[in-house]
Amino acid sequence: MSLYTAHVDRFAADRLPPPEAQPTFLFNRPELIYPERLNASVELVDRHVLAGRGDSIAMLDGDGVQWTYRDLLNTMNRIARVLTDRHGLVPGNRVLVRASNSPYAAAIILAIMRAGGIVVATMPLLRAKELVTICEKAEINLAICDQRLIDEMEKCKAISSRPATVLGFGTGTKFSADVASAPDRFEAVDTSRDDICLFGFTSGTTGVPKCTMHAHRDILAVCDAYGRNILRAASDDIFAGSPPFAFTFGLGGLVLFPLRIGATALLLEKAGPADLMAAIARHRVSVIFTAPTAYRAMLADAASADLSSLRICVSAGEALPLATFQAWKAATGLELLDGIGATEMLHIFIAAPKGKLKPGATGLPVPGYEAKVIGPNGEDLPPHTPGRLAVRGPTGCRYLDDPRQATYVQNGWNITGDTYMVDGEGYFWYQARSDDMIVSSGYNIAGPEVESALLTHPAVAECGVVGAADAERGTVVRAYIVLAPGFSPDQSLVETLQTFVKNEIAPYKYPRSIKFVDKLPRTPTGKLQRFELREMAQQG
Ligand code: 3UK
Repeated sequence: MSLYTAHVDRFAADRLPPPEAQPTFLFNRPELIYPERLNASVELVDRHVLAGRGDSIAMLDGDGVQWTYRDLLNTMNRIARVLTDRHGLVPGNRVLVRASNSPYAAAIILAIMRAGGIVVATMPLLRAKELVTICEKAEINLAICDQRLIDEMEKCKAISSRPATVLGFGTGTKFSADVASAPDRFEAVDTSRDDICLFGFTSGTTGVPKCTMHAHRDILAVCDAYGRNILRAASDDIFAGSPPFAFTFGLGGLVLFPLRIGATALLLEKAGPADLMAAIARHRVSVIFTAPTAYRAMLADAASADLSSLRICVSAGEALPLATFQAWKAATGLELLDGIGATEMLHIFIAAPKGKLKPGATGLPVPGYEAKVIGPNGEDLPPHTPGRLAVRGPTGCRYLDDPRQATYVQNGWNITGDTYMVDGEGYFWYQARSDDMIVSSGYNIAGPEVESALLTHPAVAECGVVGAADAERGTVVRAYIVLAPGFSPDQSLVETLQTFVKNEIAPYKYPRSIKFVDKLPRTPTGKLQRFELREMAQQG
């Protein structure tokens, strides 16, 4: 850690976990060595303009906005000017951002980093109460909000114990007018590589959200570890995808990775499966980032869509079932690039690079990271033995003032809470979230494995598998299933699916209980809420 900091407001630095509670950071590749003074916005934007690529397209939206790298630089500078000159932003202040994905929202995020501030991006779906939790935990004084989403932000302000200044942006707002008339020069604050510039709130399915802290160096490290070595996109690629900027999967895939290499980001306010498919065809998108469910939803219409421009398709956020991998390959000829990431780690740390991937496995540690599987006491486990996943690398977990730091970081390793197995060739195979293992009649059963088996049956569109209380057996495997069009939810289908699973995987894992539902509970980041399913299962 360097001693220098540009932060005048020491809020983040004062709440970092003590050094002994932090993970071990590894910078063991030349591309991960950065100068001590580093501002991510300069590396992502100015660098291209200075190198003569100012006329390349940096960002598009679905509605005709098209920004070159020079346009992006100028807009980012104007926003940084307004934030500092008019609203008193000083380095180290936290700024909440409430907006859907768009070039303007991306420019706001980059401008905050440029001015030495700390970005606190939030999901547009959040309600006032959830915004209050974030405002209070991050001690927000300034919030920038899309005028169309202002109601919940104002409600948040009204009920918060520390009301922030709320700036609405968009057509007709004072903020956007101020930005339009501000000078387009703003010298980036000379931040340290270790100065915090991003808070990522976890999308945790239970409990108070945890606030992860990331520094300027981390922003670049995920680009230069995963982006450069696994994704391997090029400057003529066009990126798109569904995850919101507030989910670090989205910020990385849709803003950081394309800008790092001078490529183009198509930023869509609405990016459901149908919107995304239409945008791919219309803008000849070549790289997409989305979740396994979205790939399954797109498959339903893949035959009639033009996906010929796609080159690289990244899947993360949830386990990628083999059936989805195979169906996508059959439909498009492309192999999905699976990768496990986490808010704590900022982005993906185990993935399958093209040409080296093993269908069904998540992959190998991303260059720059180390991973292993450990037992209950932290001991290394031999191959083919399920255990706790532990990782370390150039990024790692730093919770803001949170006792749960000691659960996530043990002996310098980040413990993600996932159960994994390594094979003889060092590939990592996902089993389940550690607390999602189902124990039935003394057997350990991983819900996702049963889900993968069910998904290979044409009647199953989506499913979630959890343990349900059972008088006789204690716990039984229960599957909640959303049927594909044309199938009816009757007893004969239940039996068909049970027999089907018994033939696919070890028979003791079959779902003794099946319930048909219209939809599954999901988090705003698209993850199946097994916790909710378990609650439903408690009710009978
Ligand atoms: C699960 C996966 C199996 C896993 C994320 C890419 O998902 C992201 O961050 P979150 O903090 O959740 C982390 C947890 O999600 N998971 C994610 N990817 C996979 N499980 N296979 C996968 N490919 O339980 C992990 O611990 O919401 C993903 C990039 C950035 C991210 N923040």
